Amino acid sequence: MDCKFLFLGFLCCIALQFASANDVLTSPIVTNWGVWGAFQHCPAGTKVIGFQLKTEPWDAWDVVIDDSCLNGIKFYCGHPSSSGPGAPVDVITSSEGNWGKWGQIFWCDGRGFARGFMLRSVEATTANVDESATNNIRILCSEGTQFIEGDGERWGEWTSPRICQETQYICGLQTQVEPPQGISTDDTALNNIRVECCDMTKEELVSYGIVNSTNKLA
Ligand SMILES: [Ca+2]
Ligand SMILES: [Ca+2]
Repeated sequence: MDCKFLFLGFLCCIALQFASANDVLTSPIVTNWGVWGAFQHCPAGTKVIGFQLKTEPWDAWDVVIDDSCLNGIKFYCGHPSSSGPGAPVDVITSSEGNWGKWGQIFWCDGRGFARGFMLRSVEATTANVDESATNNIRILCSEGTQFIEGDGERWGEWTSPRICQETQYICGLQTQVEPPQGISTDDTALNNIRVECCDMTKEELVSYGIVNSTNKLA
């Protein structure tokens, strides 16, 4: 075969790879304990429209209890429509910690979908204390400018937001969770997350008023 065609094929392959790679946003690393679970992805074309947190509540009165606060996150994937988020078609979670219970489900308003997040995280201290790492999460939806705050715990500081491009939506989740450390060692459970940002189709961009029909940013 002609070398020129081989070379063109190679370039084509590279271009395709870049075209299909979605953006990934990682939370600011405040603590870095644990291992990253598997990246889970919403079914093709569906968007994250709601979220739910698994939290071990802080127990201030029992000094023996080792608290871990945020343990897991569920993202609900679906097709937002003018009549609201509708029924989710799938739920993604990645890894989760062993403690706590699932709280309320929070939904984006109207036709909204998730496009950004911020974590509330406790810095590591050198004292021998009960660390809890990430405590809570806020999700930014495409409808409205306010982050929706989850029902996690209240310790630590809100870190800077991570937001997909205006033409994208959140479509995947990966969590970093510290495995159980045993009875005599401190546990923190969930430490960090990554989200995947998928590109909207041209039709969706027009329908959400992000570009006009001549393909220009509105
Ligand atoms: Ca422990
Ligand atoms: Ca702890």
